Amino acid sequence: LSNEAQLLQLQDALNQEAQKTHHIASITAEEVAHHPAHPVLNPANHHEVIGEVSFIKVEAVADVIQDAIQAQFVWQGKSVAERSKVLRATADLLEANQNVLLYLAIKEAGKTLTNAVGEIREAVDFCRYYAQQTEEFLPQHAKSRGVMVAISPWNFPLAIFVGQVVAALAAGNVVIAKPAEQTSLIAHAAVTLMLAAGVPDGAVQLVLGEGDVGAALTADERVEGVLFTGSTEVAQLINRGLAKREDMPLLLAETGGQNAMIVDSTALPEQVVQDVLLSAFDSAGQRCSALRVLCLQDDIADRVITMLKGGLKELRIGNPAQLNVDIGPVIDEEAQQRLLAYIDSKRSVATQVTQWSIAPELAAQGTFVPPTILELKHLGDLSQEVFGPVLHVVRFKAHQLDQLIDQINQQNYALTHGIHSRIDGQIEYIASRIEAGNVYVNRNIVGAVVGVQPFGGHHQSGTGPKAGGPFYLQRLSLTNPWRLPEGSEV
Ligand code: TXE
Repeated sequence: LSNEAQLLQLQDALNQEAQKTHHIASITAEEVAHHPAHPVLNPANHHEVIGEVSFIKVEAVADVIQDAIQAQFVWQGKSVAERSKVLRATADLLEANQNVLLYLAIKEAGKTLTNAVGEIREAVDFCRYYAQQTEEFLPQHAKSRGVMVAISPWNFPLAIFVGQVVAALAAGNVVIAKPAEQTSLIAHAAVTLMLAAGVPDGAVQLVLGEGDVGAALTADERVEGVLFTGSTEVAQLINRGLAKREDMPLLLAETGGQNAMIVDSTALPEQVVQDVLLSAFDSAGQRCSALRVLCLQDDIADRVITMLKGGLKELRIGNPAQLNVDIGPVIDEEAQQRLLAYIDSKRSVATQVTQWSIAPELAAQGTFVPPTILELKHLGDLSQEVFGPVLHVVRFKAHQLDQLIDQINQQNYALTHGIHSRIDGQIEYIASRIEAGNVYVNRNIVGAVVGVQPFGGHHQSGTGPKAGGPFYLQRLSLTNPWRLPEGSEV
């Protein structure tokens, strides 16, 4: 089939999916009367209600934990081979139900088709990778931790959600999963598929709700560990709470970044521009790994900036239900208002503002933010993570390289950075000095590639070990050391 025919076929399948109403509830029928359902709106079109969701009451969290404890024996009683089989069956079901998942990723999270397909691929890869890792390296009678809580964000509502849950399951734990409130429907679909694949009742508990529910879960003393992906602020709150406990529960956190790309005068401008546009504006900039600060050596800067402006105008911004758009909406009105206010606040200090305008009919319907390039005189204080389609550009002179690297490091995030240069020594020098979990050279900045490119940061960006790598599961069991392959590095 041609690309166009495939798109039409998929559009048709998604339209059929749209005929169904997605209604889910995580509380009992009696409780629903006291707890009205929230409509789930499509961020690209607020007139489109795609489902309803009911949030659990904070007081009910204790019972959920009790149910999980009871399910422990069933799941822990299974052999590693049996558990891996269930994870592989989950992967198969995710693939088999990809139209529903694509529909939800596009309509609930505002993902473009390319991003939605990537989400499913990554979720499937997590299931198979962790299944294979436990089979190869987990000792047969490894001791699991017990009840784990997995708290996830909305920006990778399937990949991160599934990745956390299956990691905890693979190591023999039971999991209470609290997805971001904005993306409850897709999390519900994923858990439904896990149960259909053979995860025993109770071994995965889906708890839908806002931050107060996450806080209640992490405060319960019966919880042995927390897997958290989200903002640095919330991770710090959770950490402070857990630190008060004597038994030191586990916290694996993956949080924000302030990612920079250093481009020297030997770089290829055409490649730089292509990589920058993808790194900064893909997913409307709502990736922890997105490029936020482009640092251009002065003798290449004018050329790159002119080309970037041209490239920016070529991007198609729109409703991702049109399957060929490049940039969709941001997740909700709160995010939209925060980003617009941020851009306004920078207008007076920026030496240049380049913005791609949004068609008025689109702006009236959904939470779109125009992709924006802000040229600044200095790096200054960019410590606040701007989670959207906003790219900062600064210029530097060759002799200022060390100072630039120091300034980047002083942001105290260390997630991911990029380098564009054709001098090997320069690349090695920058990579050895700049602090990051992952550094990308002469390419776009991306996140995890499961099993190939484990992903995670340190300082304010995360606790390590990296997700999608061999040490992640090891931390989730109490049996150490695992029989890891020789030469493995954290
Ligand atoms: O985060 P929030 P969001 C980061 C990204 C950005 C953030 C965006 O850099 O900072 O995620 O996601 C729950 N106690 N990464 O806005 O608000 C909340 O309900 C317990 C990093 O969703 O922190 C949601 O389920 N839980 C990354 C979850 O926390 C609480 C990859 C996250 O919400 C809570 C992707 C509380 N007090 C995104 N308050 C990486 N480094 O890999 C809220 N929550």
